Amino acid sequence: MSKYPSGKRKSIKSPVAKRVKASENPSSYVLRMLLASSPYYVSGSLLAQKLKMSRVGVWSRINKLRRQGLSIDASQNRGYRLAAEPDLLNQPLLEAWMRESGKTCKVFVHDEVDSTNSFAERLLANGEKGPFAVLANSQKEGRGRLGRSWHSPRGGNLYLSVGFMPNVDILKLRSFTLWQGIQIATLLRSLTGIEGISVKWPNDLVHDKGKVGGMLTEASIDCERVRSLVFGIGLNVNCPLKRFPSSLAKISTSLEDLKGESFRIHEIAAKVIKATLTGYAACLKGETEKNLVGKWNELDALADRRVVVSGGKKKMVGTARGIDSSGALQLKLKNGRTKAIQAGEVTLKE
Ligand code: BT5
Repeated sequence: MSKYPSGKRKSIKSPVAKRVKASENPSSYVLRMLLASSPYYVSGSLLAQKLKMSRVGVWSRINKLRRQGLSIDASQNRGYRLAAEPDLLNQPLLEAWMRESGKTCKVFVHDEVDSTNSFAERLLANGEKGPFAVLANSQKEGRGRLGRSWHSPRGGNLYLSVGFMPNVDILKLRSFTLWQGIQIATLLRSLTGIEGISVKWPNDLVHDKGKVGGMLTEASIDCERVRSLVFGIGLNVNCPLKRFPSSLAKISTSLEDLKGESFRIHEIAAKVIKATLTGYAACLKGETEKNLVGKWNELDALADRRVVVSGGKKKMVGTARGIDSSGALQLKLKNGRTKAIQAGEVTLKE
């Protein structure tokens, strides 16, 4: 649970009250008002007035939200407030955060799946139109690249996939994962205040203390056109690293580990979904080309570091010098030449 600090009642004037339309489902309206005013209280009479119902009616909506797993404090003089947000996914709360963040899409929330990427792929194959998001509290077969697995314990971390049906030329999406990495690292820096969150070519979110997240983009391509696309991200948020196998805990970190405090998983999920949808739209509009290299350089964990690049049986040692406009890693070799690496594994040279 991410607890809110205690607070007195703040008057809910416009624009908050105006942003929330009383025509929507009453429980969802109450939840959004609670969210908009948290950690403060919203008066029961204001809710009753906005919803045109009795205070008993409001009270029954509050109880409905409690039954859905939300912790709501009630105080006779002050009204109601969200006391804490659960670490386990709660669909109404996620949808309320998505509306707050200003960008929504259909969401599928599950307790456990094999892999959110696989689940999204099946939805696309069965005719579900993108974009939509699939989230789970845990994954039994969370995966990374090249058959590697993604450790996905239940509760507190983010396992999210967004499905799209782009039907565009493959070139438009060639830097898609790099671009999404930039968007999400930038978002996490500003949301958490953790300045050291960086991108590691091609698909990692890292900090000096270890890997905090990984991205996996999978596409079905037909005649040079991307028909369907699934963007998956695993992000270590609040789940204690002691629930990781010790060999993995040594090379991993989490937002909570880095900041020393827990984060609201629903807020992070909603904002990561928004960043993903916005990043995708920018790729389709061709807006990424001119900014890709500069933005990557600002966040590049490998900049000027001695690295080993392996791909297949080959290994190369050199100095990482950012990326080019196609997204290829620039590796400066001992002989002074620079080699563009399209795919491979990069590790820091000891
Ligand atoms: C990745 O692969 O980093 C991409 C991971 C994408 C996971 C998300 S979760 C939601 C969606 N559904 C899925 O099934 N997948 C996506 P790669 O670069 O291959 O890195 C994999 C390596 O990261 C593993 O071999 C471990 O060394 C390490 N690793 C595994 N789990 C980790 C974790 N929770 N935190 C940090 N590192 C981890």
